[in-house]
Amino acid sequence: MGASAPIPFASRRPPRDDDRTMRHAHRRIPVNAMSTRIAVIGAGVMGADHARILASEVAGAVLQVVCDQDAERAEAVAEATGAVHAATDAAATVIREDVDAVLIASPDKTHAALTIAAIERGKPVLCEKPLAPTSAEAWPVIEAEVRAGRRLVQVGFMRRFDPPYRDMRAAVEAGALGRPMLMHNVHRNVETPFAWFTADMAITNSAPHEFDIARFVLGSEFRAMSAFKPQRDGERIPPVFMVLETEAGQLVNVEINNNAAYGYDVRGELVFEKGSVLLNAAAPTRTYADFKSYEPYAPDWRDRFAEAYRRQAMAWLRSIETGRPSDIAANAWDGFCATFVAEAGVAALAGGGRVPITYPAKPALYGPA
Ligand code: ISE
Repeated sequence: MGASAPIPFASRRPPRDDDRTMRHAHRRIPVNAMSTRIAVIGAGVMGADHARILASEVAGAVLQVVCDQDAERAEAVAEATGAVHAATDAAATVIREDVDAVLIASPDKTHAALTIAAIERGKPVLCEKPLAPTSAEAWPVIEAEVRAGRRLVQVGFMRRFDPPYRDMRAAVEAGALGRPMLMHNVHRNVETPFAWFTADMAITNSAPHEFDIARFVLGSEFRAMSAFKPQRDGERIPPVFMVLETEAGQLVNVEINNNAAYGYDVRGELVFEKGSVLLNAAAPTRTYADFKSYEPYAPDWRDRFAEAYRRQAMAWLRSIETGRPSDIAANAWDGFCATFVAEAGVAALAGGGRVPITYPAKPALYGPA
């Protein structure tokens, strides 16, 4: 006998109050606090983790709907997180009357259209990176926000909320170490999720985190990009190595190694004129045994950046309650820039040599040019 069939959505009776209380019984946050009813679109690895965070760690969040085109997956995550409803139609979920805000963690190619649908209904959005797979697909999101006349979009570059990166940015703002000159970034995954993951995808899928955090920490824009890759045996892609130049004369290098094998390992160091700040993401434990000692590595980003995801979600809820966008979170312009820079990286890797980066004019909605 296969897995029990999901409850047909048409026959799902609306939850009674006691159901809601019951299904939220495990929550540490009283449902009757000032609440924002949130739909999570996409119940895969990221969507399920976002749903868990919203349901159990963020005051003011009510997980109203978990939506996924796979009905069983939607139902399973809704059940596991105590969501009020499960659904399968993303576009219909965005416009539901009982949804105040939307977190988009569906496949990348759906991000822009769902974000625009939310903007057009005045609903705040937290869109997982990337805002869109290409800058041409991301630009209509910028246009939609400009038409709306207010910033409703937060993009999921959660490292901005990671305490060590916040310390790096604070060191830049303090100025005590002089000018930041170089930023070294290492981003290693255990292995590519599938054998046909390409070097270009390393740049467009993983590297945008480095592009965004460097912009955030340095407060500088990029003006050129160079990209290289070494030889690797076998069918798995080799690392990609990029060197970016900023308009402030700084250099940022990025190693993306999606097949590092040993663990999920993100490193960074910001080098100033009078010192440096190293990302010292200490492992939770060190084990001493068998005449050796060792520290564990996380298998993927969810554990390493758990605090950052939590803080990101909290900042999003605060921005919704206050109506003031977070001054830390990435906005739609930042999301556009990350994709735009990734496209320069793909062009550079294709043999474009040093590729200039010239952004389009930044709309006033996103601050001074
Ligand atoms: C993934 O989408 C992420 O956001 C992770 O932070 C990153 O390490 C991984 O390479 C991406 O695929």
